[in-house]
Amino acid sequence: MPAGTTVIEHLLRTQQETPAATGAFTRLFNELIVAAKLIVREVNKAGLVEILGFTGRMNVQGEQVRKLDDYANEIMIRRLQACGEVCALASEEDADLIEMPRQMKKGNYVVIFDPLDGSSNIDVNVSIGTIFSVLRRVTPGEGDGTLEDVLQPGYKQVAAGYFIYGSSTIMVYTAGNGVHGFTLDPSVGEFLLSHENIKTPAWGNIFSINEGNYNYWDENVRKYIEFIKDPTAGHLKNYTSRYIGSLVADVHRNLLFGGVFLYPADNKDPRKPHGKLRLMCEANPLAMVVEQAGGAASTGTQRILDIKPEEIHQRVPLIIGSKDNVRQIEEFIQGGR
Ligand code: AHM
Ligand code: MG
Repeated sequence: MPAGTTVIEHLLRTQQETPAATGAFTRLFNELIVAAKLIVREVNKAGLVEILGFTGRMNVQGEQVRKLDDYANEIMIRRLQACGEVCALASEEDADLIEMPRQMKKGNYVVIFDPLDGSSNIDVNVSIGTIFSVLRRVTPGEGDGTLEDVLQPGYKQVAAGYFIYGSSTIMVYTAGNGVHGFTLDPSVGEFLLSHENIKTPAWGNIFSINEGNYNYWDENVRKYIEFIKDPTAGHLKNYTSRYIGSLVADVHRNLLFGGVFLYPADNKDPRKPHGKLRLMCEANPLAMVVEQAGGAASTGTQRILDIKPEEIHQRVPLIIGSKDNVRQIEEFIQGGR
């Protein structure tokens, strides 16, 4: 497709190939795009207005809520509720399913999102983003969706993607037919096709992990990290460490350059035995994107997209990126190396 194609044009052209396309999906995407434009408008002036810092509240995860977290969450909820194509919404910031306004039309889609990923980086002008996962409702009827609609395994996602508010604003999405990237041209206010059909390298030399947690990891994870740092281990190329601390930005960089991001389980906090990251609003959507680009995503013992979720805020160990790197880490974690 020609450079300069907008996301909506791209969707319309690819959706034309789906006979059952009704336009509902395009309307839903349009809302996601408008929400991201509103979020980035605030992010871009964050240092100038009273929007940095904390609200003083804690979220469902026991983490301090920042003002921009709150703003992004409100925008996502409001826009998605208003489009009439959604029957259920779940957010990283809300403990339960988000209540849907009674008078508004409900549609067949479920959206699960992390409104502002990497929020500890907001106040220091480092890339942050919004991650989204789209499922089709499974319960009958036209009313509100239920937990059953939300708690579906990742392989059921019909679309997933993210926005990154970085040196430029980028949207990356997949609807199951490849991964496509669009860059926001601020002069026209549109996301224009900039990365068509992204394919991630089968192997890469970047590793992204918070090594401050080294002493809390399982011995096999420590062994892997020692192995990749060993100059005598016969690596194709020396590894290089890159860790932003915004999952969406770390995964995006590795997607383009090749490499692997890990947030393994650790024993730092007995309330979080499976690591920090959330299955439904972080791991699943990124796993769908990375798999569609030819990469892999695993807990170390199981494909992320095969996990049957038990609760909205379930956490999972996450190893995601180039296929060969992920497979090698699985061998270590399963004790085979
Ligand atoms: P957030 O969604 O509240 O921002 O938390 C998730 C973030 C990820 O973006 C990032 O990969 C991770 O937390 C960093 O955690 P840590 O500071 O423990 O390395
Ligand atoms: Mg997050």
